[in-house]
Amino acid sequence: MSILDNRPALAAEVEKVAEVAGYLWTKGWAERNGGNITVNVTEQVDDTLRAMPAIAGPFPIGMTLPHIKGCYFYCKGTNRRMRDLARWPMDNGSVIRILDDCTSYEIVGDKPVMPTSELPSHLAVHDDLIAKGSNYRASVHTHPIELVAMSHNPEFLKKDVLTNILWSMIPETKAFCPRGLGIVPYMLPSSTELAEATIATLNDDYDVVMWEKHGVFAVGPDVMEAFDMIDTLTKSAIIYRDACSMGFIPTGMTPEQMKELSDVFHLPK
Ligand code: 2HA
Ligand code: ZN
Repeated sequence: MSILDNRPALAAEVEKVAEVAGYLWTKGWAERNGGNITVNVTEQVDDTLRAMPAIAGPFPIGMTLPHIKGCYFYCKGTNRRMRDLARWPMDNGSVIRILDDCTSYEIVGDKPVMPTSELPSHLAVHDDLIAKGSNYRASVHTHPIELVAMSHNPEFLKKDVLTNILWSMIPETKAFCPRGLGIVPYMLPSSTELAEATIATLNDDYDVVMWEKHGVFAVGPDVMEAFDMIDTLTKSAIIYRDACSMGFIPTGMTPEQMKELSDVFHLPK
């Protein structure tokens, strides 16, 4: 028995997570237990699941998050591998319910798999998304090789330098990642400081942020769209790298070409 049985909408969200987890592994972005995915599945939860008792918990979140009171999340399990989650999402992740005290959660199913070590930062981001009325329901953290490599160049970490390079490699990147890539300076993984800096940078109007020398954190309407933005940015990073490996720095599209693109596609920046 699975809580996904006879709940096709919930099952579809979890299947999308499994599909994306497979892509992360195949692309080489998810070594060992690297990366995390959380999805707010509250809209896919029915009254019978709401009435079901927890199978584990309550556990403290470590912070008070009033806007996600009573919400449900599918979360990758701590120390679990993306490549395993791709095949067995309910053995390597679980659905949790945020309790009315807004400071703790319990596990609803299928198994008592403890959520990701980055749970407080992921939930804090979801809390902020709900607070500002966003329709975004998914967050993805992963370690894309070429983007992380670029974050080792201090010149690229100045505001929007990397964004403009990546946008100018191919028109699709600005069209499909129109807010660009925010930069969060190196901070200890799983730390509260990293969570706070991530939220501040997302609120500075980015959908994807780079954690210097670590990885990226993306939010989107669903897990597939969050993945697509990281994939699009990485495509540009690969074009940049390939041009450099051919012996030249790529010129990039001109400012006039970028402006024309923004005007025609009504892009926000
Ligand atoms: O959970 O990638 O940053 C694994 C990570 C933490
Ligand atoms: Zn990481």
